[in-house]
Amino acid sequence: AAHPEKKVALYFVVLGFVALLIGTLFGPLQALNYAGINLYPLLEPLVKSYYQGLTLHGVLNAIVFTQLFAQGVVPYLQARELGVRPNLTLSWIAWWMVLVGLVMAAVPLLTDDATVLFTFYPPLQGHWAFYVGAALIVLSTWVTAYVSLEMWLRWKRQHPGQVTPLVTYMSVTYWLMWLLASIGLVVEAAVFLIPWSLGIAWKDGVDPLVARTLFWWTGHPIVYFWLLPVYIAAYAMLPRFAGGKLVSDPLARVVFLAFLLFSTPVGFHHQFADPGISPTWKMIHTVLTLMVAVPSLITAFTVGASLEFAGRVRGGRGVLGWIPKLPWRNPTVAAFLLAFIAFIPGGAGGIVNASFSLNYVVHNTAWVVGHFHLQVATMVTLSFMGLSFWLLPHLTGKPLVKPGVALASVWLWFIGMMVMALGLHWMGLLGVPRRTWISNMAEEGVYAQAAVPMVFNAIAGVVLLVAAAMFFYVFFATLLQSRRNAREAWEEVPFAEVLSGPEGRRSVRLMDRVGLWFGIALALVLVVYLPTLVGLFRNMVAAPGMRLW
Ligand code: HAS
Repeated sequence: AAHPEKKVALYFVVLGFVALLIGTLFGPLQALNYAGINLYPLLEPLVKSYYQGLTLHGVLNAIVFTQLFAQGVVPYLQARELGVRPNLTLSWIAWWMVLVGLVMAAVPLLTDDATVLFTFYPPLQGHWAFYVGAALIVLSTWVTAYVSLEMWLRWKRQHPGQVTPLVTYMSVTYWLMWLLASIGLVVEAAVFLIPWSLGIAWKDGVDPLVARTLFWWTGHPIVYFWLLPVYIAAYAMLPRFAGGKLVSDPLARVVFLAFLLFSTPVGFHHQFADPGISPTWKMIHTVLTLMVAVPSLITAFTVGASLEFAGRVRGGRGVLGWIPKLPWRNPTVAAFLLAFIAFIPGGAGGIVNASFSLNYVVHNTAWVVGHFHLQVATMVTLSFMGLSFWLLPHLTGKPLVKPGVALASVWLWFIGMMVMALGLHWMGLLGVPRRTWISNMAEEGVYAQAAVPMVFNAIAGVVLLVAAAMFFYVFFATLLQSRRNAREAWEEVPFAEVLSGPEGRRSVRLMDRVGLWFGIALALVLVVYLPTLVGLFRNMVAAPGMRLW
């Protein structure tokens, strides 16, 4: 075959969507719980509780699906841009690592021995196989990161003195960001979770504060690990799909460099309510969180301007007249446009969350769930769904089945998620807690104040089920059919042209010194984490009575 790397990309993507299919089926049950309706008894004895369902939902959708899509698509696009072949042996090793990890984690999840939610930090304890499986899944990303970096270095040796092409720049900074970000989780699993759950160490307990701090070292930047493949596609291909050009290549580099620097040193914004971390460090993490919102604000401008350019090329006039001229009937484009629209309130809500004092109003309420359904369940998932309508035909050579159904699924997904996000944010402000089995209390009138937004959740749960059914029909009907397109219809990767390129810019050369920037990013993370981590660790050793377990 001309491009053997297509096969491994396809395997990653399909396994990812299988995870999404299973995880998504729990979504309506979650939504109905938040409408006071408990359908979990229907799943017994397979799934025993709301919490077990919630763990499966969060792990499969947020963690497994997103990662697999990234591992499939990002190195693939990089390889096609550079015209080099990725190390296929290592790519397949990474795929098998995820599969084995997934099976290992799935067994205790399904037997209710790892009902620890997708944040899985102590004091909740799961079966060791869950943690070992999760660790394998994460370590497989290090293999993929190596594949990406090795391709880049190989290209550099063959093209001395040349500036890294844009997609490769985005891919390399992305994987370096993730290498730095994932250290926290790997240390948490290797030093604490695995020995503790196996019973070979920490017999008198682990300190949840140490474990949580290591978890959130990874737990915030992981959201950019999910998000940035969308940005890569939005910079590299969306302008072309929409009929225009990317307005600025250097600005896209600024965005990815900023994510490398600022994604990780921000985790305390998930721990404002935790004792034992000084308010000074919490404030510093707040400021850095506002810094990491900047590359998204730049993206709003660059992607927005590129879309406006496309709309005007297509005959749009006036201030907003370019919007209806965009190719809304193309399901890939529509998915991206709707995803980006959802990201506007999602990002604004994130800034509310990050604001030290406002966080106390929303922390641990349904508001936070509303926030991340705009971010990961709409922005990321809807974009991935949209991209798959292009990707599947591209990778398999088979035409997209029923583009009309694809388009409808995208709209329904968007509408369902918007209705649900509105309901959840509203419920949060009315004091409804997150991740709580509230449907068992509905009869007693607990949370009666939230009756109206609860209706939103019920409606959304049903709409989303229909959307998912339509989407997965299109996905699997496309994948499993025997029809094929003419070769020239699907071979090329439609990278966008740029209006303003990287040529001759000193700033681009400076940004290209990726090793230097990685060093600065590492130093920044150590500065904002080590004083607190060392202090917490000392307390843990000095006062074992404080440990929970
Ligand atoms: Fe978040 C909690 C802060 C982004 C996901 N977040 C979560 C959790 C998840 C999550 C899963 O500071 C819950 C974790 C848990 O279970 O406990 N988040 C932020 C901030 C941002 C942010 C400041 N989050 C994300 C992304 C996620 C995600 C991205 C997933 C992919 N988040 C928080 C905080 C908490 C939190 C606190 C803890 C809350 C608590 O108390 O527990 C920023 O990165 C957001 C920046 C984004 C923007 C938006 C820019 C707009 C764009 C769209 C432009 C539109 C165009 C369309 C171009 C500033 C780019 C034009 C089209 C036409 C048709 C016209």
